Amino acid sequence: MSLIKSIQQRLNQKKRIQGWPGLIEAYRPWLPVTESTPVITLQEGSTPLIPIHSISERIGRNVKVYAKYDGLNPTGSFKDRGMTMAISKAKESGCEAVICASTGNTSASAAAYAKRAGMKAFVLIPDGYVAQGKLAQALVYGAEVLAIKGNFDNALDIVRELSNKYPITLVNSVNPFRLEGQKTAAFEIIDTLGEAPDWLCIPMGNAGNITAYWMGFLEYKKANKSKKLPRMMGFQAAGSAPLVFNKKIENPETIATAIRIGNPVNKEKAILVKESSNGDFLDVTDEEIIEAYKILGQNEGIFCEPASAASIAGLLKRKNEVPNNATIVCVLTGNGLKDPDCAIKNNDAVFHTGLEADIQTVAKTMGF
Ligand code: AN7
Repeated sequence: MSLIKSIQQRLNQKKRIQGWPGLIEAYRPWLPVTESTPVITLQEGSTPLIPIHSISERIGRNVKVYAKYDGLNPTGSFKDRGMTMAISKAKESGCEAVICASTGNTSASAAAYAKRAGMKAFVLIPDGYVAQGKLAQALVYGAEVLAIKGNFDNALDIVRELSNKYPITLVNSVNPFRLEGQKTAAFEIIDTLGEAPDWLCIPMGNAGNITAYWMGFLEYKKANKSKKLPRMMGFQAAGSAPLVFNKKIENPETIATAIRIGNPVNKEKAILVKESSNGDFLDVTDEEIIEAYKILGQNEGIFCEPASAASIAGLLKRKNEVPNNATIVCVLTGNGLKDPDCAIKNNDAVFHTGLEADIQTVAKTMGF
C-alpha cells in the first residue's frame, strides 16, 4: 500500500472515531478560514431535519414540512454556527476579549466559545428580559454580565460604540464572520434533502439568520448543489415587528424575548433577501406563537423556545398560499429548555401535585 493511501486511511479512521468535526472542518472550502486559523469548536452544526407530520397534515395537499432543529447545537441555539467562526477569527487576530449585546442566546454562545478560546467575554443584556436558561448559561460559562435598564436596541448601540473605542471585538451579527458560519445551515438542508426547499420559514430579530441562510442557498445554487432557491418567509412577533411594518419599534414587546428587537441591524439586507427570493414578511401574535409551541411539544415531541415557534405559527397563518406538493423547512432556532418559565406557564398538561405517597392515591388519581 502506498504511503499516501495508508495516511489517508488513518485519517479516515480518525474521522470516524471523532464523528462530526464541527462546521468549520465540515465546510472549510466554503468559509473564510486558512490553515493558520485556530478552529474554536464545540462540534456545532449537523443538526437534525425532522419531518413534522402534524403540521404537514394541517396543510394537506401533499405538502411536506420539516423542522431544522438548531436548538440542538452545543449551547442550544443556532448562534453557535456563527460563534465558532466569529471566535475563531477573533482568536486568529490576537484578540483577548469579546463583547455582545443580546436577548440571551448570543450571550450564551459568545460566552461558551470565548471561554473555550481562552478569551474574556462581556455581555450586555436587557435587565429582566432574558430567559432564565440563557442567563444561567452566560453565568456558568463565566461571562461578565452587564444588565442594563433598557432594551436590546439600547444595548447594541452601547456595545457598537464600546468596540470602536476600546480593544474588544464585537460578536453581534454585524460581525461578518457570524453570517458566514450561519450560512452552513442552508448547506446542511440541501445536503440532506438533495435540493433546496420551496419555502424557508424563519423567525427574525436582527435578521442576521435570514440573511445568512440566503447566502448559503445562493452559494450552493451557484455551485450546482441545488437547482432552485427557496422563497424566504420571515416572521416576527406582532408587538416587535419592525421589518413587517417597515418602521422602528421604540418599545418592542413579546413573549418571545429572543426576538424582542425594535431596530434590526440587518434591516437593509433582510429587505434585499425578501425581494430577491420573492419572499415575504409577516407578523404573528403571541397567542399564535404559543399555539404553535404547544403543537410542536404535544404532537411532535419537539421542545423549542417561543421565538422559534414563530416560524411554525407563520407557516400555519399562510398555509393557504403553500403550493401543492411543496417542501417546506421551518427553522427552530433555539431549544425549549432555554425558557422554562414560558414552558411552565404555557402548556396543557395534566399535573397533579401534593399527592399522598401511596399506591391507592396515585392509582385513583390516574383513574383506575
Ligand atoms: C431563538 O441572542 O438576537 O434574526 O441577542 O435567539 O438573526 O437576529 C437572538 C435572536 C431567532 C433571531 N430565534 O435571529 C440574541 C438574538 C432565536 C434567537 C432569533 C434569535 P436574527
